[in-house]
Amino acid sequence: MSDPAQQAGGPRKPRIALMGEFSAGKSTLSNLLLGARPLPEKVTATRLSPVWMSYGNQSPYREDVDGTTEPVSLDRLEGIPVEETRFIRLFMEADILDVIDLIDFPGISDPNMDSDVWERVLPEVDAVIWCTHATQAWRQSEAAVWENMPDAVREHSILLITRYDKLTTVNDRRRVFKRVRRETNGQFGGTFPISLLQALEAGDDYDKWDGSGAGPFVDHLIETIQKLADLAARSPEPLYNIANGMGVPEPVVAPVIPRRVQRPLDADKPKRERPPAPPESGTG
Ligand SMILES: Nc1nc2c(ncn2[C@@H]2O[C@H](COP(=O)(O)OP(=O)(O)OP(=O)(O)O)[C@@H](O)[C@H]2O)c(=O)[nH]1
Ligand SMILES: [Mg+2]
Repeated sequence: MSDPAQQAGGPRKPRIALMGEFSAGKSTLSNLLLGARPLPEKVTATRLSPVWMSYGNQSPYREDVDGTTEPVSLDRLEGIPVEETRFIRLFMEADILDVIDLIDFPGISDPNMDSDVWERVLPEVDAVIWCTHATQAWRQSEAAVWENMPDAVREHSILLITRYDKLTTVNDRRRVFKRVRRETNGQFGGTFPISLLQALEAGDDYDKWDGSGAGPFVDHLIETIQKLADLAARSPEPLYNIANGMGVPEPVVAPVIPRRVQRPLDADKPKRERPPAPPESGTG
């Protein structure tokens, strides 16, 4: 309905929501992924409706809760009526938006904002990157929201333990990571500690980028996007809705055989021993 690619008849792109508590780093993460700042700095400090970002150069607009749309000015986003706005649509020619849409959510337990403001946008999403603040990671309020998320969405979602630079000792870091992994066991496709500020500052410095935690996270994100793109191409319905009972259509393409099991059939040669199983991956 509100997806321009779909309107143009193209396949739908996966939609990834950035969620978490107030100030956990959602907008900083969106700057990092986009390689640019979509909103003027002063605007990011105010309460905003969910901001849905797509590839393109169209002008921004807001969609009202009744479905009507209205152009908006980036300089005046703070004047947008949050309660009556379903989301703000922004368009940028950023590489990542070539493959996914990003939806930057407001903080989940902002006392000045009804949770309905973001809950009503959940049916639009396929997956979530959840930002949890390292120094107060995985609060009850976060666990409570995540508990209600459909399994299929959770499986394709990523937990980022942000502001990891604020934990200064190795012991603290290990302790927080272990606790969060224990408390969220099996509820995310992957969990990664990250300093978003260090990642933003890294530029072309590969060691700094990797040291910030961004390297492993982005590798995992790319894998996730590949899986979601396949789902999105097959279904106009976001995963959140599919998981709520609408059903996933059967794949139309033949399953891809992992490279390590593709071996030319050779009848002359005796069968070889099975190769050893690969080591377990660090995610899950
Ligand atoms: N030290 C440190 N600061 C960070 C990190 N990530 C974000 N910040 C800072 O934390 C503040 C809040 O970050 P935002 O990205 O605006 O957080 P948000 O989740 O979008 O916040 P709301 O939209 O208000 O809920 C900003 O001043 C960021 O610069 C990090 O990894 N390390
Ligand atoms: Mg924000």
